[in-house]
Amino acid sequence: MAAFTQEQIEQSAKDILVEFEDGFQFADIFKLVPKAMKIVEQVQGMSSEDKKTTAINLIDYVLDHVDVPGPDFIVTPIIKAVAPYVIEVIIAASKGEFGINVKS
Ligand SMILES: [Ca+2]
Repeated sequence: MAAFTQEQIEQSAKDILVEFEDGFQFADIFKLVPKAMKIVEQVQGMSSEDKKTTAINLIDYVLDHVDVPGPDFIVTPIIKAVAPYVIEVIIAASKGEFGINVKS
């Protein structure tokens, strides 16, 4: 399966958007990114590049439909720019790159 179509993005985003109806705070990026990643992780046969693309498209769609702190036209692009780095950190952490849980 290739990356999600716009229709699939919109359908998946609906479930996430409910949780941010009261507005989106900066720290919510750390809730939104894992939610998007969990959704794409459940898709069978999608390449990891398509999963990343789909996760980012999903995150961008959600961010376009929530009220972020301050003027959205300024702040939303900033949060969008941060999202891919959060994805990379989560992927790195899931591969055990930080060794935080390693017992000595
Ligand atoms: Ca706002």
